[in-house]
Amino acid sequence: MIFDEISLSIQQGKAKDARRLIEDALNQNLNPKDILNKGLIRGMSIVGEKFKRNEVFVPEVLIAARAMNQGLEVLKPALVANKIEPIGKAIICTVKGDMHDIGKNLVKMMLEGQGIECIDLGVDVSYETVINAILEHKPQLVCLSALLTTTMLYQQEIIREIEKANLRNNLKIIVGGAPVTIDFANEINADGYRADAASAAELAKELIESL
Ligand code: B1M
Repeated sequence: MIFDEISLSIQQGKAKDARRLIEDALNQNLNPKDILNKGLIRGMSIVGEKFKRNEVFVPEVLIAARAMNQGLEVLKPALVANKIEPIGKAIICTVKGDMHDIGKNLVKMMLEGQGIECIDLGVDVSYETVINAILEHKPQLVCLSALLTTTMLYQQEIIREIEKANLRNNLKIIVGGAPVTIDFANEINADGYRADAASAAELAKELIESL
């Protein structure tokens, strides 16, 4: 099955194979969301499980991540095919101390698919950078991603500093990433949390439209 082959190409970090298989799957008119969930994300989860059990190490994970990011680029036009006129602007980043960018890139793609323009600040982003970007770009939304239990705490620091700078009016903030929960999001005073990129983009649209 092609989904298994895509998953395997990610696990083995074979970016060229991943790109070719995704193109084949798209040519077979397979659902882009299935290609994403049953192929790419499945492959990366298996890498994550092996990483946890010390069966693979950082270099292998990095190569798998490169294959995943390249695969996502091939899939992007199909995932955001319903692109519409811009409805608003978002700043998106992975927070300080955290280099994981695959989930953040996926959220960005889905936001763009909902017609939300994205200013991507990248990874390892400090609250100063976020605040400067809010002042410069005047977004309606800030999206904060964190993949580590240590860095998720920095989401709270960014929210606090945005409030201290009096920039919270007419601005919504959503948080996400594997260790983040709805309870944590409420505790740190975020406007929302979703567990996956597609739901996060739907929430983003609702929040922008509520302003
Ligand atoms: Co890292 N890593 N990693 N890693 N890594 C995890 C997160 C880990 C769970 C692995 C494990 O132990 N099983 C573990 C964290 C443990 C913890 O804190 N509880 C871990 C660790 C420990 C580390 C290092 C400390 C390892 C080390 O150096 N000893 C180190 C930290 C570096 C740093 O950031 N400072 C590290 C490094 C790396 C690599 C650089 C090698 C690489 C990242 C490469 C890259 O991103 N370019 C990497 C990877 C790839 C992973 C795993 C294997 C995969 C993450 C991923 O991309 N998943 C991961 C294990 C895992 O998650 N199973 C792991 C696929 C992606 C689509 O999912 O990002 O969760 P995810 O995004 C999801 C949702 O979370 C959500 O949407 C996406 C799905 O639709 N989402 C949002 C994400 N952001 C959102 C924002 C939203 C809403 C939803 O709103 C704003």
